[in-house]
Amino acid sequence: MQRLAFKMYLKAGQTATYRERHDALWPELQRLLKDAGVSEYSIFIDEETDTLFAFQKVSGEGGSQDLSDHPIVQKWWAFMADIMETNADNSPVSVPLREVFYLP
Ligand code: RM4
Repeated sequence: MQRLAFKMYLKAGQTATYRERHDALWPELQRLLKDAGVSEYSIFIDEETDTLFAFQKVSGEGGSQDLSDHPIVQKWWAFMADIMETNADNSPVSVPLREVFYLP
């Protein structure tokens, strides 16, 4: 089991919308993430900088950001693109973070 963390960037003033959309996360996307081995997926917001901090446990080959070929993920990323900093393909800009401490 791997622990992955990464940051993403929200456009200013979009915290409430971001939260609302994740409160209603599509069941098919939830299922896809679970089936890919992603669990304990949390996303925190630093409201001073609109930086999102994501953490997840991963038991498969890769984490949520490695599912870019999947049509459900592409559809979700297109849906989220209006409120996030994105790459040209609508994927959110995701910067991997290195773990420097862990207390099991
Ligand atoms: C985030 C972002 C991530 C996705 C989660 C569910 O806003 O789009 O890529 O894994 O939602």
